[in-house]
Amino acid sequence: MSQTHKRTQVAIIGGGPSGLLLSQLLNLAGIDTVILERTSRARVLARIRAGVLESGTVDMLRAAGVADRLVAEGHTHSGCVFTDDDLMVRIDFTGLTGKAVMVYGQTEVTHDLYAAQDELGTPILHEVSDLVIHEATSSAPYLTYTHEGRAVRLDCDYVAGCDGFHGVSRQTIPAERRSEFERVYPFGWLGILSRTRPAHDELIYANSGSGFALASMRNANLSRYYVQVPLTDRVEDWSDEAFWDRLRACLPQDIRATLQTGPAIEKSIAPLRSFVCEPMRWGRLFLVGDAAHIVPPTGAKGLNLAVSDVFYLHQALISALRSGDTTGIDRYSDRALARIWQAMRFSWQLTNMLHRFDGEDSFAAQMRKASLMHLSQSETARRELAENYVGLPF
Ligand code: RFL
Ligand code: PHB
Repeated sequence: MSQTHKRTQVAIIGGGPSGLLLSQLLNLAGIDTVILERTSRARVLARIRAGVLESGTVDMLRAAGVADRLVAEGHTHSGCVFTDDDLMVRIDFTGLTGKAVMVYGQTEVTHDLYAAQDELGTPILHEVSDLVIHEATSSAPYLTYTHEGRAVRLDCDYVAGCDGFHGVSRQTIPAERRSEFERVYPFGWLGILSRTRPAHDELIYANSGSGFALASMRNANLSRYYVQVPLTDRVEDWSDEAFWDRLRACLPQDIRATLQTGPAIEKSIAPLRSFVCEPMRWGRLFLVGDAAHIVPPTGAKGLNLAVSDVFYLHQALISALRSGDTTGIDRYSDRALARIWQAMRFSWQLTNMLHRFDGEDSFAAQMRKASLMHLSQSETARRELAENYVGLPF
């Protein structure tokens, strides 16, 4: 099969939020990119994932020129609630930190980024297969892949590996050149989306004798709920009725009393994992977002960390490509990892504070209760939580 030859400045693997945002920011700075995505655009847009954006993330989306709909349709949340059975503790983000978060779905962020990239005319190739990264440690890296039945070679200056946890980029770094740190939790989150009024006007993170639940939302008539489930459960095991029963059992009585239920329009199970790969660079290949790190969703940090990686990397690549200044790319991995480890700690701590671990003893349950009681009694503890939740500075 003959090979088509192409060239770009930055080849971006993965058309999720990391790849799209990086491409948008580079394009605005006059740098050309090509995005290579394994699946179809419809499948990328069908994923229901994150819902909470830190203010730094919102600022980045503004800088990328993709915040119009976010500003019009997103909801600013100045606090959230933690509960332990009927004890309710409000964390006043704005009072404690002067900041707030925005509730706006990842699906919408991705949709807005695709629209902006289409407007700029950036090549986004979907259903790309057999992708291989070559010569990453040379000054002339290139990719080979198959697209629409043709074998293609794409030469570039730099490669951004934005291809998520199961992508090829991280695996391209020789095993002896990377260190991986991992914690797999013995449970997952069963999530549903339903066209119902949210349980409360703020998010509720609930600890209870029946395990963890989260009451979140997308808008005034679209709720997103999660309950903790064993890893062995399958979506088919959970009828809508069973889901609502479990959720009710986890929520405080006042909330339960007014909970509106209805058919689930989406239902899925996500396993919980903490994972970091160091370093996030190998020659001219850079890992970004879930390709390099995974957090359990408890702290709402995954998408926000992907955005802070993009913040560091886009600045670094612009300096390198405009003026040959490689200080930023040399520092990228260390700068990104410093922030990542803080978010790792926060989401690990919250996960431990809120979930029931199979086979745990009665002491563990008391420790969770004591942590929530401490939160209710100490403004210092609430401030510490709020500071991490709204996002540490980039
Ligand atoms: P993505 O979104 O996984 O995108 C990677 C893209 O790369 C493509 N790909 C390839 N393309 C070409 N060639 C290959 N060989 C490829 N291999 C893979 C994939 O098809 C995909 O399109 O990674 P990215 O862009 O780094 O974005 C990361 C975020 O998606 C992720 O961190 C968040 O969704 C995590 N997350 C949350 N983050 C938050 O900040 N706040 C939240 O409230 C929040 N809630 C969540 C979440 C994740 C969840 N799940 C399901 C894991 C809630 C859930 C339930
Ligand atoms: C969501 O709305 O999907 C969501 C919100 C907060 C989290 C995780 C997920 O911590």
